[in-house]
Order: sequence, then structure tokens, then C-alpha cells
Amino acid sequence: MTLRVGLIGCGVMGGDHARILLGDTPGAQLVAVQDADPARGRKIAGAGRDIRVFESARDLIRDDSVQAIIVASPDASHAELTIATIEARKPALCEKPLAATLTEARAVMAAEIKGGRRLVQVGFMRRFDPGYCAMKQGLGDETTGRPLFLHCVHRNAIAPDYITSDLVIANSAVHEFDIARFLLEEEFAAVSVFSARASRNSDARRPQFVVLESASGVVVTVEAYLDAKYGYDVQAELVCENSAISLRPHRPTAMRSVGWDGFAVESDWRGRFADAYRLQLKEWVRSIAAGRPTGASAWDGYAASATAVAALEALARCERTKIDLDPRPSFYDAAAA
Ligand code: ISE
Repeated sequence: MTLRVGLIGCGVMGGDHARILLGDTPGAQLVAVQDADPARGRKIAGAGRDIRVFESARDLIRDDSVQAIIVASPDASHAELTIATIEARKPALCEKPLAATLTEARAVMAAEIKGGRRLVQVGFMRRFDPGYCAMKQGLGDETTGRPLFLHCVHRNAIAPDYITSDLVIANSAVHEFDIARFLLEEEFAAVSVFSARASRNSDARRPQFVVLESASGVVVTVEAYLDAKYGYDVQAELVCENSAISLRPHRPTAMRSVGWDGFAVESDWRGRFADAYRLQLKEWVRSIAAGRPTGASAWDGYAASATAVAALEALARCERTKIDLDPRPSFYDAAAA
């Protein structure tokens, strides 16, 4: 059976999801698109066959020809459209963040719980990245020992000016908050944030350094610097009692050229995490067919955002701040998945 997918939002990420759906996602077909700018919708529709262009996101969600929705519209509309999708009893893959506020994130969970079925996956695509998955597999045996530190680097050369110092945390470092929760399988108890001096490459924001302490005492550091100029660079090293596991450079080959020896650097996250985005969509489609959710849940979306909110408080108050998550509803226990 082929899953008929509707896409809301045809910008940078929507365009990337459409490209993957049109080229490399067996079992799924892009049948409908919507964007506030109809020309963008028409452009994507023109790249495939029999793709309808909707004027209204809600009409697309309700339409009988659409069975599952990808929400890739601007962040402020994520929660509202995901709730509308839940109310239509259809699965949603919602780009991160799940919601613009914690109140909205709680409303998404409440709607899902009321419907009685897990329908929401949040697009924290790093959970499907082969490197992070191998890192998780390496954890947990006696040879490796228990984790002590996770050091993360997140550098990005093409962040737009609307990414402020706060968004360096809430929009970029939030990926590290989620992937650290995924690797360590626990929540964070406290957070501190240190801003480096302003880079002369940007008037818009400061480089941020976040230190998270997990409930069991693992320390996670995140350097988030969005004006690195040289490209998109994500690094992670997990230091355990007896071993250290790090992500390898993404490219399988190195290159030697005149005056140069090394790996090419990706220009942005779509290239660096191309495998992760592709696998995320494939798994989403497979999970809907199997009726078994995969990837980040609405709870994960809430927990990552709540960590970001606490980090912003720590930044504003210049002090170590406790992270108080709501109790996790049993609906989101692994057994309920
Ligand atoms: C985007 O979602 C990412 O994946 C990038 O790593 C991040 O730097 C950017 O700010 C996000 O919007």
C-alpha cells in the first residue's frame, strides 16, 4: 500500500522533504502541497506528478486524498497544524521545534493523549544518523563502561540573521539537547550557559556554550557557533569509563589536492545529515504501515524545548538553572509506543 502524503510548508526544509519523497521513499507518494506563497507550492508540484496545490493548510489536512502530513511550515504554526492533524486522526511528521512555547507543546501532547493513539513524530533527524546510532549501540557494555561526558560542537556557516543569541540555543543547540537525551536515555537536571565574546563575523548573535548535567551525573557540553564561515561542522565525543566514542567525519573519502589534504566540509545540515533525513522519512512511512511509532515523540519535542527554555533562563540570569520537566505521561512510556 502506498501512503499518500501531504506537505505543508515548501521552504528550505519542506523542499528537502519533497525531494526525498519524490526520489527515494518507497511506499509513499507526495500527493498534496501547501505554502503561504502559492508559487513555492506550485514549483514543488511541478517537479512530480498528480500533486495538488492547496491554498489552505487545514483543507489539505482534512482532504480525504491525504493520509499523513509533514509539517514544515514556519515554527510558529507547528503546534496548531500538528493538533489539526491529530484531530483529523492522521499521522504527522512535524519539523522541530514541535511548538513555539511549552504551553503549545503541552497542548499537542494533550490532543494526542485524548485521541488515544501516537500520531506525532518530531523531526529530530539526528536520531536516524548512522553515526549517532552507532554511538548509541556502543554504549551499555562493560568494555565501554558508563558514560561520563558528551562533548558536542555545532558550527554552522549559513545561519540567517534572524537567528539571535537566544535562537542559537533554542533553534540550533536544541538538536544537541535531543540527541544527548536519545543517547543517554535520561533527562537533564541542570543547565548553565556561557556566551563567548561576539564574533566579528556577526552582529546578530553571540557564540554560546551550554553545560548540561544529566539526572545521573553525566556532563554534556555544547559549543554552538553559527558564524564559523568554513562550513557546517557537527562533532560529538562520548567519553565513557573505559573508552571514548566519537563521530567520524561524514564523508567516506578524503581528498588530496594542491596545497590541501583532508575531508570536504558540508555547507549546511541538509548535506551533512542527508542520510538521516532520508532514513527518517523511510522509517516514518514504515512505522505508519506497521502501526508502531518511531523517532522523537511529542514528549521528546516537549522535553527538548523545556531544556532550551531552562537554558535561556540560565543565560538571562547568568546562573546554573534547574530543569523541572512535567511528569512524563505514561502514554509516552516505551511500552505504549
Ligand atoms: C537546523 O534545523 C539545523 O539542523 C542546523 O543544525 C541548525 O544550525 C539550524 O539553526 C537549524 O534550523
